Amino acid sequence: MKLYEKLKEAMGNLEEDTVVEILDSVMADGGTEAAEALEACQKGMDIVGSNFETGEYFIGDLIYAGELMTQAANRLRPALVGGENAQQSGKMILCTVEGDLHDIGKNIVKAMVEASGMEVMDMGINVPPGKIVEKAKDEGVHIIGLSGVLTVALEAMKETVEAFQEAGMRNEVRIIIGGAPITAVSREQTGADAWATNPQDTVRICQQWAEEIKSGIW
Ligand code: B12
Repeated sequence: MKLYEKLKEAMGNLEEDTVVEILDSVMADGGTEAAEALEACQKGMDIVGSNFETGEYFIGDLIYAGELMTQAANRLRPALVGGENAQQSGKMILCTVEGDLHDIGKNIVKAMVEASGMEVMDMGINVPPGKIVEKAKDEGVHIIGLSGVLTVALEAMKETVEAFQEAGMRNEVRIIIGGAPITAVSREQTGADAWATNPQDTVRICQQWAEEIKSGIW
């Protein structure tokens, strides 16, 4: 079995020892494949989700899976963050949208974006649209990151985009959405400006936006 297939399955089966062993070997090899390893772990979480849906796993397993995923990301982080963009700056608001309490992915994104040199204002979980708009206005922030993994999160993301529209601020901000179920179609449906399902793309897009703000071509 290929290494990342094994990692995905170990994650899905909640086999902590095997997960740790594989991640340690990835890091011992210089961490050049850390992004692939993170992706395999994320796919393992899909297995956890399916097992929960079929009744094989319970809430306790979801909680344990969450802890294992956080641990995995922490192990891989030194190799994922890089440092080539660390001199750039800029700030963004990041939160999990209203109705959704999942924050593991958000926290990974936060750590990576911060490591790239940007300031991240983390508003936490279950954040209503109005609060996000208020924060953006008060702090003068133009980059907004919305996280969510529940189906209902899509509606909350759409409402958040609309709240910026209603506040007359839609042209002042760029909104990026992310989370396991997010696709190009979700971006269209919510009216967001961009989407991503991994921290690398998120960092790239936010850095580009921050650069555009700095050089006044917003
Ligand atoms: C762990 C987990 C939990 C933990 C969460 C712990 C925590 N602190 O977050 C707990 C146990 C609390 C939990 C609770 C629930 N969960 Co849950 N959970 C999961 C599970 C297994 C993994 C989620 C996860 O952490 N994935 C790993 C991270 C790293 O991936 P990610 O979030 O996608 O993040 C990455 C990218 O998407 C991207 N990204 C993330 N955020 C952002 C933001 C931006 C701006 C960008 C650009 C990118 C980006 O980068 C991240 C890093 O690579 C998923 C299954 C799955 N496949 O996702 C179910 C899942 C999401 N849960 C589910 C359900 C049903 C629930 C509950 C309703 C269960 C219940 N009966 O109570 C509650 C919901 C409570 C609520 N209102 O939110 C369902 C959702 C179904 C649906 N379609 O809506 C899923 C899909 C499981 C399933 N198949 O049934 N859950």
